[in-house]
Amino acid sequence: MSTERTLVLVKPDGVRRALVGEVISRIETKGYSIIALRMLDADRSILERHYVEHQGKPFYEPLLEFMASGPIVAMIVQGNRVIEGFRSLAGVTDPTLATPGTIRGDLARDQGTNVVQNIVHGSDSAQSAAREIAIFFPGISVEGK
Ligand code: IDP
Ligand code: MG
Repeated sequence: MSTERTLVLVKPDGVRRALVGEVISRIETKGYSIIALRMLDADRSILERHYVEHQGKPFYEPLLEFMASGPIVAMIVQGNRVIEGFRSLAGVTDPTLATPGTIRGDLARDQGTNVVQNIVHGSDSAQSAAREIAIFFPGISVEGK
């Protein structure tokens, strides 16, 4: 089975700046398929589950506060090697260093805040994708076709 699924989030900064369409456009133009999509106000428990790996880090609380600061858009994106492919489209975590041409490199910059605001989240492995898809889309299969 070569087709994969990944979880993409447009974070509150992306929604506030009306960049949802831009992010979707880049995903679709690249050739990946969006197979599920929802807008939501993420509550603390969903964010604690999603960011469990970062618990205890200095930016953990600011991160959860930021992610709860406004609506987010969650989507399942599908395609061969989409997990690494979307990470490549997104660019590295720090938007100052993200290569121009990437979502973070083109659309985000350092805002001087204690949490990095960088428009999007993308799962970093097949294991993370399965775990994260189950959080935001319970009942939808994590397996591609
Ligand atoms: P990723 O989103 O590129 O996978 P992670 O290391 O998983 O990066 O971190 C999750 C999110 O936490 C980042 O996207 C960013 O918003 C924030 N973050 C990560 N590292 C830092 C940091 O060192 N300072 C402030 N915020 C950070
Ligand atoms: Mg991550």
